[in-house]
Amino acid sequence: MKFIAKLDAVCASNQSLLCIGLDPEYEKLPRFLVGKYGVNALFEFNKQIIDATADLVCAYKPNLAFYEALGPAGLEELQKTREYIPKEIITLADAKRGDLENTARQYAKALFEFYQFDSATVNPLMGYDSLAPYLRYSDKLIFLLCRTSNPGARDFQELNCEGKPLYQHLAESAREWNKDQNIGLVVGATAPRELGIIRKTIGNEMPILLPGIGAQSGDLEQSVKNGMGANKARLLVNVSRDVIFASSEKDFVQAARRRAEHWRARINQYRKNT
Ligand code: OMP
Repeated sequence: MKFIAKLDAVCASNQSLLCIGLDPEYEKLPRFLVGKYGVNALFEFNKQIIDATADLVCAYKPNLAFYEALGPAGLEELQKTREYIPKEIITLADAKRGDLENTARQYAKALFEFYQFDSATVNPLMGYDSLAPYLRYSDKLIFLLCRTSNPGARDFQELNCEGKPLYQHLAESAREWNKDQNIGLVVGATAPRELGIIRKTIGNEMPILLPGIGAQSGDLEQSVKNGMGANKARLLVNVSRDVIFASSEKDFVQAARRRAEHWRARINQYRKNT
């Protein structure tokens, strides 16, 4: 199934644009879980979060850093996590890869064939040839970093190049390259004005991954308003720490569900009112 069809189906069935970031920083995991499972607490933690929230989300986004940091044992936790995510929910590998063609081919193979993710984040700085290996997978999708949520996004992404900011050039190229509907963009909720410009540039079809809600204090209302595309959707609102670390006690699962319910409801309220 094409990525876009799967995304639309799960957004409709769960009435949700919420993507939960599975960023299980080892040091922040509930102590009782680490005591019982050791490194395997990563999967155990994710499994319980997934069980508690799978009806509230459109996607799960594991950021590979939190798994790679633990070496081969961490990668096993990543694999188990990917395999545990229910098949109707979008899986997004936050890998921010970016390299030349023959290397990119191996990254794409690892993410799409070995781990079997539906999508991945990719850094487009090296240009079209560095993206081509991912685009050959016409059922998958890559989210290109466009205007990121961090303060340093201004260092390069907002530089004026031939009368337009760099992020706008990127959005225009992404639209041009999107022949198979397998490109999306990453735009931070900390930049709702830029998000509006980017959505106008790419049109309503292309999905946008929107991180920066919760711990990074992005503006949810403006972002939903400016970022939504077709069917008041095509926007994946990522929240990681604010959901998964809502509590580090025995009630962490219930606390995560409450936060996920809160975000889904707020997103839907802004969708409705726009
Ligand atoms: P929280 O700030 O805890 O919600 O986590 C945000 C997640 O989104 C992390 O995994 C980040 O690496 C990721 N992210 C950003 O925060 N900002 C960006 O501009 C892009 C990403 C991303 O590509 O997902």
